Amino acid sequence: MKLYGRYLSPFVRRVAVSLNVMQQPFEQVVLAPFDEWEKAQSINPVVRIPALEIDNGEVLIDSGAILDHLDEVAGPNSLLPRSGQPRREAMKLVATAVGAMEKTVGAVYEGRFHSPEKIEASWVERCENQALSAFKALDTVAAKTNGEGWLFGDKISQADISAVVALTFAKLARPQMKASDQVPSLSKLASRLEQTEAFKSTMP
Ligand SMILES: N[C@@H](CCC(=O)N[C@@H](CS)C(=O)NCC(=O)O)C(=O)O
Repeated sequence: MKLYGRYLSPFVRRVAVSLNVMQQPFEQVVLAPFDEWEKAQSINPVVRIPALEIDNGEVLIDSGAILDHLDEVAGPNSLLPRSGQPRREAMKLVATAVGAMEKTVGAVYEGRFHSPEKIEASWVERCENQALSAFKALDTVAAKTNGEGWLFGDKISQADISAVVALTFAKLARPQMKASDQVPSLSKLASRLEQTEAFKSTMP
């Protein structure tokens, strides 16, 4: 399999970590959509990363759709419960983590693509507050095991992967948010997981 993108993108990284956790070998093809429009467009019509080329040559796009496929073929190694209330609960945690990624990316893009006088401070503040609110909700869940267990169930799930990837991204790309300082239990979970090979080998 070929994973297109850069690990600074939390959407790419959550796919890479998931592949590692599932012990699915893949090759990373570095692709920066802002610098390589044509190449990115030839792989993904939305001109975004990640994209995953699977072994039959099909190219999947969007981290959620990619992970949905990986879970479908993973059988017992799936990173989410199959159905019912457990699935809804885990999916809500994943959606909270992905929301934190999206809002952090929103704050970063506002600064990157607007000249300083055109940056809308109230929008940046709103994005940051939404991301922080999502991180705090995840922290409340992590606090139930003092950051020493899992966000859902008794083994690593997509909720842990996406939450930790989101927090590390916020720390690196938006340090002024000071996200880690405000979520001690989630930070503890992140420190633990970031030391594992599945995460370490994808550190941006
Ligand atoms: N919903 C998408 C979001 C992907 C996304 O926004 N990727 C960013 C990198 S962090 C990107 O490619 N941005 C380029 C652009 O939007 O022009 C997913 O989960 O894969």
